[in-house]
Amino acid sequence: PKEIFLKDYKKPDYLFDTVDLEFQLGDEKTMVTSKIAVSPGNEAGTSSPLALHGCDLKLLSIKINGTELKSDKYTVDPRHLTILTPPAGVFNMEIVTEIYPQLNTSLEGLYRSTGNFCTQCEAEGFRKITYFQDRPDVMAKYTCRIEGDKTLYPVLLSNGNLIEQGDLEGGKHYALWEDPFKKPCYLFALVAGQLECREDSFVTCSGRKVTLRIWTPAQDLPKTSHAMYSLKEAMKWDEEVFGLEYDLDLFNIVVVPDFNMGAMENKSLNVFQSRLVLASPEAATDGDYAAILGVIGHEYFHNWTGNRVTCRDWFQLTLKEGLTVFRDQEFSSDLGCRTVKRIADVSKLRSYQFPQDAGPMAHPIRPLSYIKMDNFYTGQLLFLGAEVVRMYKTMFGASGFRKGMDLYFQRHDGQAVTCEDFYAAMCDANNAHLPNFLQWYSQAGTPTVKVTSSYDEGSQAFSLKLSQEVPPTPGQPMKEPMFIPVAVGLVDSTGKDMPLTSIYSDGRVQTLSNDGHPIFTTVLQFKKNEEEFIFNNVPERPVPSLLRGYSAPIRLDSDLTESDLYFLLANDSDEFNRWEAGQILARKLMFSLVADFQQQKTLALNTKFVDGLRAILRSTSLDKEFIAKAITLPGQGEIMDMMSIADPDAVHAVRTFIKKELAFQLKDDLLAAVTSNRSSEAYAFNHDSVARRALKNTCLAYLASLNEPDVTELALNEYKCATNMTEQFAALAALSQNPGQVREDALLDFYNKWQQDYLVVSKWFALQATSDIPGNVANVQKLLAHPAFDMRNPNKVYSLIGGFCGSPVSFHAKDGSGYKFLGEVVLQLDKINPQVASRMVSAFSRWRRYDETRQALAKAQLEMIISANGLSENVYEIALKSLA
Ligand code: HT7
Ligand code: ZN
Repeated sequence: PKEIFLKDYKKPDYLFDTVDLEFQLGDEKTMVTSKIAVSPGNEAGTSSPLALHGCDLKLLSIKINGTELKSDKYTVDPRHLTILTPPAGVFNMEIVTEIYPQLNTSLEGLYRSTGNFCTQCEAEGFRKITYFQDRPDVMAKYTCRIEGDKTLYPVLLSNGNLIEQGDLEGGKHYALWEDPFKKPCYLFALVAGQLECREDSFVTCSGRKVTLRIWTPAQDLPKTSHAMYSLKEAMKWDEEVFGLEYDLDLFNIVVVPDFNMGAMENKSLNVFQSRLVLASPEAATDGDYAAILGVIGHEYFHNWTGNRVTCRDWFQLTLKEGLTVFRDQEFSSDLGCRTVKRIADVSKLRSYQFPQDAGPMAHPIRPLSYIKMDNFYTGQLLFLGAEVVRMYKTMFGASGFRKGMDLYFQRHDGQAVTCEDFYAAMCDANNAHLPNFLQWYSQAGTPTVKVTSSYDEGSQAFSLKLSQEVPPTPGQPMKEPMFIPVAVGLVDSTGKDMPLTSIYSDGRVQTLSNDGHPIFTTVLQFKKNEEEFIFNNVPERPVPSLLRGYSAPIRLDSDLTESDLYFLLANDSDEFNRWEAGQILARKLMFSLVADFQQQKTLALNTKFVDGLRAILRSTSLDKEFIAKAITLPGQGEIMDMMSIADPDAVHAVRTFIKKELAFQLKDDLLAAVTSNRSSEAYAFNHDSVARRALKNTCLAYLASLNEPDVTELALNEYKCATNMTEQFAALAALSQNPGQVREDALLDFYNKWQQDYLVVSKWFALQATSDIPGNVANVQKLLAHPAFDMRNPNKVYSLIGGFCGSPVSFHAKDGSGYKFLGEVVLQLDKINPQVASRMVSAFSRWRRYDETRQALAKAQLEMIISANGLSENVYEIALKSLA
């Protein structure tokens, strides 16, 4: 396999100005004709060979300027078609290929999903449709003519506007689509099949009416109303917040059950996997509703950040993904509760991105090389990338950030650009320079920031000394300091924020005020290895509230004492930091209990911690969803990530112990929260209802962990009386924590109820896969053979196999049975769908973090995988890097 390097980027020698595609769809084979107007890519013209990418294609013919090209004028290998001496200047090229979508289980290129045709071209799937310069900096205007059987494929869709359609002989029909915007081929899409649509419209800020259509199989149409609502809200939000208006008169969304990722932002023809569009109160949870809102927003927002301005090359992926994830996070925050959304996003970062950034797959948000680009759609590029974008907003404020965005579009609309172009637009629009900020794009590893504080009563000065360290990562032993914005407030002894008047750093005093009004939070610009910031006019020793709102994606190591943390948990005006204080306390507690467990000491819970959580639980002023988050312990993954040798058994035992002990000690409060948060009102997806259900469900889970008859009865009752999936599934999850007949009966009852709905069945798989009941490897193995499971459907694979890998106790079973299970599944899956297989194999990547026995068992599986015959490049790259 060939490794591709950022440093080798070269502009294309040839440009494609227009691309006219013709598809003759057939059951057995599909013929693709591509007519391209080619021009030289550099001013001097070019006579170099024109290399086109291609994969799994049968070449039928090539014509240059209308004349068939003789076979000695080109070469073909399994990955390329090379025209040896193209004409000088502008010329036309016509290539005819044959493809076999019904055999394509990789779900990239053109494939069939439940009989319908569908495409997925990002990152490099277009080369499975026709020979092409498959790279994002080749942007062209496209037309697409689709021809197929009218009964089998009544709906024929592609990008842009429908400019012609009609019937043909032999029961066929055709449609001709034209996209007026230049685009890279990864945004091309075609869908054909038996679909119906929900239609609505949106009037843009300039008064244009846009037709909106969501296409699904007829029986699912009633489940598309929330997706349509989400789309209209997203369109409105982008106009209001960024002044960005939709640019065509039609916007289509298509739902397919078989899809490798969540969704795809093809120009005016977004494709979504079913889970992220279809929802009804009975069959979808609040989490599903929230995910639909976020992902519909995400794909829509790509129309500007990704489609109108795209990436020069795939190394710049975070330019569109980090920015668009940031935009969807902000959209969800504005429509829901900002603090709760921030907590959810930061928890995800800590549980998934930080561990990855500390392992063999660590890479900067702009990677330096790849073998398969699909392997780099990682949390780093997406979620860490979003944090990097968020830091610009933290530095420049909402209006400065907007100015930067405006300048970015003004400069680059219609172009394929780089992360530096985004940085330059942000800085230029704000007349700013952010020293060391670009390091965020090139250095891997999570920085640790240490903070020590001191107070001098005589001079009324409060000092914060900051130092930073970025750990070594593969290929990057030494690191430069990063630009880290640290948002800080000072809390007085009554729990109030102190006004901040002036600060001394870098030899200068800076007066702090906002147009004469006092300010309570300031952002320290920390950009060296060590720096001291001194707050003046501080009348008493404050408790500092550090990194408010999680202003930078770092690990913070401060000298706050336990009593400072309990104080912040009770008082901080920054709600995020209230939650954070509780999490730090919980982490400290878990670490000390893990040590006790490892030394076989009796475990005991500190009463201050119980009292702190009781006070939160009893609060009538705090948001209910916030309370639910604040009483939830850090995940097992997050704790293991912070241990020198990850010990899944100890972490699991301790987390289970704390959960049960809290349930025991807070039983009355938890019961009160469950009963007082029942509601007989019809399901609504609004913040108050979601928050009420979140609190009730979290408390029920605590109670059920006690496994006592009264709480089991309560959970069974909640299960039976639930009128929506959020409460029904939460009750099922609560019951299934404890092995035994009640669990088995509830799981069977649920399956019998929902077996016709494959999305609900996927949840049922995930619930069992993530369970930490003893002997769960065998259960999951059995579920692989369940009639509802299908290895060709990514959603089911992510639920069952992905879910299993995310459950530390079962996957890391000491006898290696979890590793063996995954090793075998990966090889099976790789033959069907390499992208999905490589996502599964990455569960092995952190094998060095465990004890020697586990290391040997996991390594053996990786070695078995890498030596298998016919392994895909996708899986090979992950296995190779994991073993390095
Ligand atoms: N931009 C989209 C990425 C995507 C993708 C990448 C690799 C393989 C399959 C894929 N499907 C979609 C999705 C997004 O940004 O939401
Ligand atoms: Zn995206």
